[in-house]
Amino acid sequence: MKKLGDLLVGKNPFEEILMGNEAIVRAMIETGTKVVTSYPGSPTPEIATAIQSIPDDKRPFYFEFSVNEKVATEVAFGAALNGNLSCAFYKSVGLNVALDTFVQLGLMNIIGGMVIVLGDDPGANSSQNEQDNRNILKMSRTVVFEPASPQEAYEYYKLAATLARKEHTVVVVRMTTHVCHARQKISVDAYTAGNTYQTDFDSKNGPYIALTSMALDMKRESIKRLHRSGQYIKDAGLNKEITSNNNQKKGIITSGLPYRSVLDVFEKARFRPDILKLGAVNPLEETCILSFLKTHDEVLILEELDDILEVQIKSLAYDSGLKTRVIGKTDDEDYVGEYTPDKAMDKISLVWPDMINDNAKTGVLPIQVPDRPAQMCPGCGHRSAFFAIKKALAQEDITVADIGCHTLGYMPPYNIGEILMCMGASTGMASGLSLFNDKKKVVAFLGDSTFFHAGLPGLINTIFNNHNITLVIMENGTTAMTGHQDHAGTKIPIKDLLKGFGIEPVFSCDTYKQSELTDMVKTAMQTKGFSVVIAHHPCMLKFTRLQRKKSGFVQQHITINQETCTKIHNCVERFGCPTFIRNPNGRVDINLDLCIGDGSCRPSCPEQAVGFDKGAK
Ligand SMILES: Cc1ncc(C[n+]2csc(CCOP(=O)(O)OP(=O)(O)O)c2C)c(N)n1
Repeated sequence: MKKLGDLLVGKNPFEEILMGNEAIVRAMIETGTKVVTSYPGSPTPEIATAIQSIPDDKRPFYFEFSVNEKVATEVAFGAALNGNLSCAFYKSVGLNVALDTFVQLGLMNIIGGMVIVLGDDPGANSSQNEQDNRNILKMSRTVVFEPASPQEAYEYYKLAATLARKEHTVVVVRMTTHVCHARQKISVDAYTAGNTYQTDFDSKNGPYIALTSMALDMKRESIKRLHRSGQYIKDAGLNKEITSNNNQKKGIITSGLPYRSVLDVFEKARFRPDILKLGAVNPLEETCILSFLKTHDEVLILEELDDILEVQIKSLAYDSGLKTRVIGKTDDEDYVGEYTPDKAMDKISLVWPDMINDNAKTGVLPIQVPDRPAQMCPGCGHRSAFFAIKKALAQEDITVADIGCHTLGYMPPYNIGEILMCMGASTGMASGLSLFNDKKKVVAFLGDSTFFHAGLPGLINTIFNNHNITLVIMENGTTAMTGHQDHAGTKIPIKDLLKGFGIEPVFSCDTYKQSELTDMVKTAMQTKGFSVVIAHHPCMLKFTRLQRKKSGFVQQHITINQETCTKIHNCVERFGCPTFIRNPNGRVDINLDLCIGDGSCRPSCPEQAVGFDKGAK
């Protein structure tokens, strides 16, 4: 098979197994998308990986990781005002960060057209919540396409781009985790390169200033645009009825991943209801929904998370005086988690108990996999930092976490980080916790990518108001948790910035120098007012991957000197590297598959029984 990057830019049609996220990149290329921006976040980072697999000289568009989702949206919007088709992609909660900008997009005449690929995360597989962004997208009158497979991700992006250019608007392609990550043999079309798009900004294309009464006129126009988009959705056949010849006048309206689950459920079922699969979930195509309602006695709305379709469809049925029984959510649990085949099965069996026979039920049993609690990697500088900082903290001190690999400090054995909200929130929360609080010192943690993403306003607020907190910046030189994307800190040193803000001194320590770090944090915590410690060490997962590619690389390991080991298990219990194996007889061994031989664990042993192996350099 060709390398992914070469495959994606190939001019001829091809069939290949691609991930949903990769299929999107092919669609970007075919549609002549010129500017692509992102801030990393699951489930969408593989879009960036696929983009980066294309050699620079062959990539037909500009790509950047922006400092956060709001800026990513603004850059893509600006580029589209010049006439370029642009795209921004990010995760579910990324929309919250982008929101102030995002809600204005619908008012604007986006001359080049804009597509936003949004990775929603039902099931909160990799997010701090499972918000249903269809709420926000409906509120902002945004057109939303919802693919149910990688093939559809590819096709819907192309349709979204066409509509975005036609209506000079933004169209959201709402993916969910398993559509992003599923792999499918997809067939793609040929394309010819080159675009003839206009590339000059012209304010006459506006208005672009939505103030006072202008905002209302622009809103009126956005409503008209949404109606016209509804016609496009109809003409493009995005919503499809899949009929069965033994439907018993029962039907299901669904979309996205739940549609795939419905197909699984009925694979071996006795009866199969008709299905109306919605490819566009905003605006709803009323004519096809009404005709579906009219031809069925009972219609089940099977949708993940909130009852967005249900409420609209029930109101449509009511307004049209229909007697069709429309069944939606019946239980609080219906609002929670992914509609995997087993969940869809439960719901359908509850509503129509006779429809599914026992044979069918066995077909969709969930696969049982063992739980794998999240943990920091062997050699992680954050572990070293927590091990050292724990010694500087008093029992009553309050520790505030932020989002990133270092969030895992909340777990045993460190138990550092008692509150977590969202990216960049730690400093502001810590400031609040410090008010009317003379007894408990508040220590906040913040990752280096997050520092630039959303951490700066909270930090500047703390300086401005001189709150009495200590902030520990966990600097590992990368956006680690989402897969090692570069961030602004790789060009703009955080330490210099902090000095520029007037913070003096800026404490800074390599986290592997544990006793130095403990002392430094103690000193910082004794400072009245705001103090900052930069706890730095490169991300060792990234570092070791690079090292292993070098010729002549020899993997170093840690060994336990069984003669001096007194089996007090500090290495296992206090340091907590997954490399250590505690045997039932108390003996500690090293898992050589995991150990990277960095030695950051060595200070955890007062007997110096943890050492390097003989091959160590
Ligand atoms: C608004 C928002 N955007 C993106 C994410 C996804 N995300 C989770 S952790 C993380 C990485 C943070 O990187 P950094 O602050 O450097 O911490 P590290 O993981 O490197 O320790 C990102 C981008 C998110 N949770 N919220």
